[in-house]
Amino acid sequence: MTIVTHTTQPFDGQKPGTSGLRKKVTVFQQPGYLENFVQALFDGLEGAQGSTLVVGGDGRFHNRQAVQTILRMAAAHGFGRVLLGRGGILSTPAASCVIRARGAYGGIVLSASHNPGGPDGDFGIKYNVGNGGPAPEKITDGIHARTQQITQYRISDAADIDIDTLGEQRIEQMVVEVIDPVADYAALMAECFDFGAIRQLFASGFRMRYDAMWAVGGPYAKALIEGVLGAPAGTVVNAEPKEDFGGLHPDPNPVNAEDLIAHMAADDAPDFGAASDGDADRNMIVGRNFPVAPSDSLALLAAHATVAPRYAGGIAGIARSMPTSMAADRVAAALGVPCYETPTGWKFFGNLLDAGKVTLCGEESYGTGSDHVREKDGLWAVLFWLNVLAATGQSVEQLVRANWATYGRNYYSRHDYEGIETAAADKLMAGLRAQLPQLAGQVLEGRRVKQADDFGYVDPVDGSQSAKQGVRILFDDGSRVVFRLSGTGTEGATLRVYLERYEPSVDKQGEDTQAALAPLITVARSVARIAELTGRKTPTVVT
Ligand code: G16
Repeated sequence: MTIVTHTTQPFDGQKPGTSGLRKKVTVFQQPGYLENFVQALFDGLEGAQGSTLVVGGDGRFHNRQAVQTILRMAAAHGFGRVLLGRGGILSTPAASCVIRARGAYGGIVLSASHNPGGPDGDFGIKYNVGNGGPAPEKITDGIHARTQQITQYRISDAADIDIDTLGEQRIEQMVVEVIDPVADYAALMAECFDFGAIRQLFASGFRMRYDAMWAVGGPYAKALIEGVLGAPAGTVVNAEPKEDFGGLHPDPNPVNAEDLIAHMAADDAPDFGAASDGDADRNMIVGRNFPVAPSDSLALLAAHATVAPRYAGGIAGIARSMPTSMAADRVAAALGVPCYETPTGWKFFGNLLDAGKVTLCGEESYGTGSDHVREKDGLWAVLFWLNVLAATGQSVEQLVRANWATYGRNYYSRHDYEGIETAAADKLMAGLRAQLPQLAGQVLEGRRVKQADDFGYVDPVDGSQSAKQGVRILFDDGSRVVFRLSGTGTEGATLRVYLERYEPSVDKQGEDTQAALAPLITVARSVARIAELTGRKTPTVVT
């Protein structure tokens, strides 16, 4: 075995987005593409010599090859040990858990999350720091800068190792320890929740359907829900991780998880439905014929947090991304704890969690989590719901309606316009920004604009600043329309339009969501000139 230095040329566009570098598999398959990025990452790490790195991914196409490359490069960089999930598998929250539980220096997570997989699908790589969370912007900016100047990378010429058998092997001086991808995570979940109460719930005949969407959440959900908690075999479906997610789009929302929605709408529907995404950090919660909006799920878990042993003493605060509905703010106010509003991207929650300022975090994009790890966590959210259902004896719908009655309902929807031309998307956002100074005071579809701005964030812990995080039109009555471009897509641009209206009166909380938001939808389309600039009359995905 020898460490070899290869000369290389920079690739354009190796800039991590909302959550790491995501590109088509074919882009990652170019010789040197992954190597350049990993070298640029390793070059920025100080004091990593001899330390431990966690490596794993969601098992999508190209995962196994990428793992071997990363192991050889980690050995060349002088890491002392790599903890690798068996088969190259670690869900994103499990990777975060292992980094924290084993005191690792950091970790590399291979995933393009909810994006489709397979030879023509997407691949991704993300670096997580020692707190278990996604690297903050100052680190990802540094990686990007170095990818633009890179001239060489170092790699061991060792042969591929066996990544499917538990135990230790060596590459150069580095130990590779293949670990059970589920064990550390399962132990952490047992500390968070009242497993006895959930076991009793299943023993009483409570029925559930967990759709793992042929993705990495399957083995975790099977081990915990069917194995430890005693749900009948077959409760977790589509549980075997596939490299192409069965040709489906592993994104747990009512559009891409339509099979679960259909099961939950049937006459003999189970009591509780849930799904997780490609890397198992997202979750969707569904009651009988009753999908729960992610923002409502965050508010509900916050309101009931003390039923779970980990949160029995109460929560320190809540954080939500700016476009996420303000439902959780009202719960936080009632609990007398702060609610922080951050830019989109889980990395913005890390400092707040580390500083103990917040306990729960959530996003409209089907992400919920807490201070137990530093990623959002799909299965954790499902287990939390099971704990609440077991503790209250109420149905999903009863719980959500009761929360609306107490705190008011935030009607909420996101409209996505996917795959539009980047130039058109940029023009649309520039047009919105240009209008901002004139919007305040205008009356649009009967609502007066109170404030119109481009959201900026100053991290309350380290003072770092993030500008241009989404154009907001805020109305007098608390309604909002928010526009931003997705930072996770790999083709063209995706315009996201977030719509929210607050309704305190129980009598008016039963409207259809899209109908309740219709005037705001009209405002959004006309102010942003969506049809004119993109050629799209309607969104591609509505959640
Ligand atoms: C990632 C981020 C989330 C973000 C989501 C959507 O999730 O971790 O914080 O809300 O993308 O981002 P965007 O609107 O920029 O596409 P995941 O599950 O894809 O890692």
